[in-house]
Amino acid sequence: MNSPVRAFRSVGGTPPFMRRGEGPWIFDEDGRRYLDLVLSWGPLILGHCPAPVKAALAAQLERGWSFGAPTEGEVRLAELIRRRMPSLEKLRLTSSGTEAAMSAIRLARAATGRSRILKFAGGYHGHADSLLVEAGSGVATLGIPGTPGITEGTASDTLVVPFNALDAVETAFERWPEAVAAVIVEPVAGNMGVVPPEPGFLKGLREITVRDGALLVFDEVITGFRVSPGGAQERYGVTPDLTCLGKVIGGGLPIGAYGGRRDVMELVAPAGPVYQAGTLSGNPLAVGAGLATLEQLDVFSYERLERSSQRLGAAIRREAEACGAPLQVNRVGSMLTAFFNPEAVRDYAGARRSDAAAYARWFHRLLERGVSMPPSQFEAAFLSTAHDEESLASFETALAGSFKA
Ligand code: HOZ
Repeated sequence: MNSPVRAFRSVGGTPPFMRRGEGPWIFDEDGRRYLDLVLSWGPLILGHCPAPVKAALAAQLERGWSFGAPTEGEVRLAELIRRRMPSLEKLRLTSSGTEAAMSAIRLARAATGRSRILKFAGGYHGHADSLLVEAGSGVATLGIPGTPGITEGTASDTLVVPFNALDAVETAFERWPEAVAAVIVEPVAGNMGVVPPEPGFLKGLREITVRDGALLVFDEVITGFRVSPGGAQERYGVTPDLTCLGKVIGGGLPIGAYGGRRDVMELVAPAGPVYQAGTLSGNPLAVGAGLATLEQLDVFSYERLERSSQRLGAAIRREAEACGAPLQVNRVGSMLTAFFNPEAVRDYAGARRSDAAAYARWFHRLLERGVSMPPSQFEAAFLSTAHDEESLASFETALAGSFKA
């Protein structure tokens, strides 16, 4: 297992080993077919093996796949990202979302001359030390307490408050004025399960950070180019100083990016003194797959994603109601979590009150019926533009009676 959340620890059993994917389907080594609602944890917004991405990869393979030198594709990808997300006046490609978030934090510290950062409980921004405190994703899934391996000094520079609690953010800033370099937030939480921002929450973060002189960093690794053509910042109309990207911008190949205000990004070496580098940063294959993916995404793609996700969410709600199962379906665009919880889930504490054992039973019932959901109550399910009538109907069939004990 090369990433802990794949290990089925919180749902039990052994994960099937996957062999190939096609559109909305994924096939294991025994030839079993599953409807894929994990989609490599978000990147595969066009489904598996879309023809334009295959063609871009094949063409790049002919030309070579790593040069350690600038390529035209990197510039085209950066320009495409900037057109759709204008707040990224300048950006730097990395090889993963973890690197993007880690580098954005270093940059925010350098830009402000401050050391503390503020994050939200259950927020996951990759596995850099300072960001792992009270993290979501695999840390939440495995119930890992504390932060072994992370020095006290690092942990104490990270302030953690509940998601959607603007008053707690205000209190933290009153207690540590002009000490916080950055507030980092998943504008739609995806790593405690999906939790949408409440009205005014993101706007409030923007106001508080401007007032105090801290930077606002949106971690759009999951939401970028997924919840709208311009990400969560477009959907909610709030402009951060810096943005972290990953997943969709590489179409399923390893990539990340961070970018934002020109004056801040110009501190990054070689233009400025903040060092960050990577042998495979801007890798031509990843860039080719990302460009081909983004070029396929137009307003109709997002309308299609919205329709399919609405249908899927409604079907889950209907079936749960019919079976009398207490369930909250949290959905923003094509990301969704079914929380086994009688109450609305608006933060990590709420998510943790969900019945993870009931989720595990539901997960296995669906898996037996050929549906692959995330193996954790604290992760998002995703849809792709390849999820068509046949696959959605197969989901509805699999869902029938799936909430019964
Ligand atoms: N970043 C993913 C969770 N949101 C986890 C991916 C993995 O562990 O494979």
